[in-house]
Amino acid sequence: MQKVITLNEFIIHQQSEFPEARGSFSCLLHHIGIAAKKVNREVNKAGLVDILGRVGCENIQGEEQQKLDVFANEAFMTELQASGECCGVASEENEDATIFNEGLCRNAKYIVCMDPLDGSSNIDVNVSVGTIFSIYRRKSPIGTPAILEDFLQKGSEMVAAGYIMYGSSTMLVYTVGRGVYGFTLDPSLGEFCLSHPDMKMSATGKIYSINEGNYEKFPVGIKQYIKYCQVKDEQTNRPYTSRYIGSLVADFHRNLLKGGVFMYPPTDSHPTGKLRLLYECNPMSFIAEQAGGQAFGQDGRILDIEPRSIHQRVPFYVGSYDMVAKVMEFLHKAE
Ligand code: P6P
Repeated sequence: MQKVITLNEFIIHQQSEFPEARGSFSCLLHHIGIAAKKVNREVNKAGLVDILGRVGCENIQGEEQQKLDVFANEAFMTELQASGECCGVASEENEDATIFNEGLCRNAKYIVCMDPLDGSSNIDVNVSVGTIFSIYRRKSPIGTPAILEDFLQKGSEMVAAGYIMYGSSTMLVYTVGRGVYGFTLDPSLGEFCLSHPDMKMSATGKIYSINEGNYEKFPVGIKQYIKYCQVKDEQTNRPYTSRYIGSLVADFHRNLLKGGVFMYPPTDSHPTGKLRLLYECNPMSFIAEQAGGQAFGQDGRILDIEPRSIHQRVPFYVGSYDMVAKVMEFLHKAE
């Protein structure tokens, strides 16, 4: 019988590769896994209990909060605080960062930026949704309350990034800067089991993902790139296929496995882009780069952007290395 490697076994084994590690990061990741299982349980029965629909208030983004959004935010906040290894969390669901200022947490060395339930507008129609997280070492002195500067770090400072996709199966995918690992939840064991030990994004692919409903407002270069995708050219395997789920984790995960490019350019309703730098674009960019892909904003590499605010939005182009390079070529040529 084939040996199953659980997430906890993998984390402990990986810790042994970092001689200076004292188990803090392993403990933090373990608690993220617990929160993911709690959210998975609720997402899987969302249609059965009174957890669907609106909770009657709005989040910082002005979006009506779904009950699952609130549940997911609370589940991750509880586990991150319980780990004792996190001194603060910047969440899509909260206007300001949540600081854990008592007990063990005050001496914790990590902060987390997260989107506890991304794509939540898809919950009612049973489309895959996800959690996205990124982990940084705090900049402020240990033993003091975390401050805003701890959260406004460039993506290149990230210690780890990952996402959980609650889909036909539930997967946790993460990187610590040494490749990308995928774990699939085995409900019969209640464990995330290593299923994708070394995830790589092909240099090119046939899938482009973009909400073409915004076509009229796209930058000229993006309009030209979309037409390029649609023109027949056997040498470059075109026309490509358009696939857009409207849930970043699901669109990204498909492109990670099959190759492809995801684009969210500036639009009329979101002139600086819709996706948030800290807890959507940065973590997905770190994972993409670690899997051999790349990720750009309007003016360069996403991970080089100096954040100005927790909920800052940026244009986002991420995926297969050669496909993202082609998008940037069209954008710069059009300029
Ligand atoms: P649109 C979901 O609301 C989200 O934040 C991402 O998960 C997704 O990629 C994007 O917005 C979809 O936006 O404007 O195409 O519906």
